[in-house]
Amino acid sequence: MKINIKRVRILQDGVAKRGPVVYWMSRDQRADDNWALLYAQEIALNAKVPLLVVFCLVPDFLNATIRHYGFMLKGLEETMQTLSKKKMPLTIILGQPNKALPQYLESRKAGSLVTDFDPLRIKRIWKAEVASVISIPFYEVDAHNIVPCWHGSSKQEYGAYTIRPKILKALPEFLTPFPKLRIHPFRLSSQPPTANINKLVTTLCIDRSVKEVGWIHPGEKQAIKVLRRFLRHGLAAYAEARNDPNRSGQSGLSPYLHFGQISAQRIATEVMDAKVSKQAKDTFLEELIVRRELSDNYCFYNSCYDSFEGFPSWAKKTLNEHRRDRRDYLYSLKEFEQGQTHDILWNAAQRELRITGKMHGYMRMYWAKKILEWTKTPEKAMAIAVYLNDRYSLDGRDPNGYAGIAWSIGGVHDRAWNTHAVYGKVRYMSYNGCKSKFDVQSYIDNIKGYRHA
Ligand code: FAD
Ligand code: FO1
Repeated sequence: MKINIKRVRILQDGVAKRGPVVYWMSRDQRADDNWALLYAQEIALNAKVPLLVVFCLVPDFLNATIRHYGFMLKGLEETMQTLSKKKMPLTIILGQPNKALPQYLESRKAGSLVTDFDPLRIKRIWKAEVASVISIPFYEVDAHNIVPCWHGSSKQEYGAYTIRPKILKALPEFLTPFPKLRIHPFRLSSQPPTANINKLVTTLCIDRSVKEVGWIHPGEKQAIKVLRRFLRHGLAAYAEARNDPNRSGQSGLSPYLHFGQISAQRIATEVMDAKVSKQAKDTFLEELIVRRELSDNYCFYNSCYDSFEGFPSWAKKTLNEHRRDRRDYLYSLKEFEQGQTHDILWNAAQRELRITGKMHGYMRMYWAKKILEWTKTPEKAMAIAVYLNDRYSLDGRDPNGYAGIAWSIGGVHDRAWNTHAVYGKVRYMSYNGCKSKFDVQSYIDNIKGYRHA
């Protein structure tokens, strides 16, 4: 069954050479339900050539720490075993893609190159650099979104309300069953060496100051277990429980989605088949499909997705008008990082982030907004929020994070509200507002009990 060609973008045209097809795996680190891998196999089967998978491991990816690399590499180890059984071996190469990848392609006499879609700046630079030094065809497949990003909309959308109709209209065309990944019939005479993941995790020259977490286990199989547990115990109450930090009302899937260890499309289809109320399903699918694809849309069409410049003009105007407002409190990056503000609720959220690597979704909004309120400028607030979110959150370094922080601090995908000091018309959130929503004291007490990983 042919892959819907609308999922594919040509990064570089050209005539395929006789060699193997290579899938450069990056965002979608999984064997199952992976449109980029399926497309690479389709080309390799038509050309009757081997299929090779390569992952370019860079030791300084956006200040990632051992917390992220440990989760990612242990997940890749499982995928490597699956792909070896499918006779499409995964090789991990070390170094910057613009150097390591062309060398790899040359050494394997690759005939064409397929990679997965990612709207982040760093990935677009990687791909442009690789495309500029290779002469084989180079394709990009959106294996992360259900509706391919460039197909969902051809421009930056104002908010969920403008992208939703476009996504929902296109869903039936793209929510199609995944073809089976076949054991690949064409192979290299000699199998490439498999990486020693443990050695990589222990020897990689990376920042080890943020400890790995033990409450969540990486990999495709674990991701499916977490999904099935959520379908059984969490989905039915999701609509009313998801915004209460004292209840584990969320799915816990974001680290797996971030590293591509599970397909959002897989989650969506299993949620749709679940025996729960339509309201519970719709609430969850709104987040999983509309909100998540809106974040990719934001990062894809707005090159300033992680800075003040990326905010809508109404927000820039109002934040500028309030630039000189008195800040009742001012904290340094260190004080924020250590959770040493006057606000015990904010400190608890920061402690949750630092120790568990996953802050509750409701608290993330409050957490980011208070950074705006307690720093000198919105630019500084963005820098601090992005730095802490990427440094400690397992699901950080993700379009959802940049869009979530820009929503909180710069009104992206939101509208103007009543004016408040420092915020201007950007939506304000308060400690008392939280108290009216959930039992703040029990959240704080609960987090106090957390011990460092
Ligand atoms: P669930 O509620 O179970 O949601 C399931 C999935 O739906 C999520 O994994 C995510 O893919 C998607 N989703 C849910 N809420 C949102 C949302 N508001 N925007 C986009 N997608 C959403 N999400 C990240 O993946 N990485 C981040 O770094 C990140 N940083 C954030 C920072 C701020 C300031 C804010 C306000 C939100 C941020 N989010 C981020 C979005 C959201 O909070 C998380 O996706 C969610 O809490 C992840 O936990 P979960 O998978 O258990 O959530
Ligand atoms: N992608 C890669 O292709 N190579 C890497 O070495 C790599 C490291 C990495 C570390 C932390 C992290 O959160 C993400 C990392 N990614 C890496 C990218 C990741 O797979 C996602 O594609 C993006 O971060 C989300 O868009």
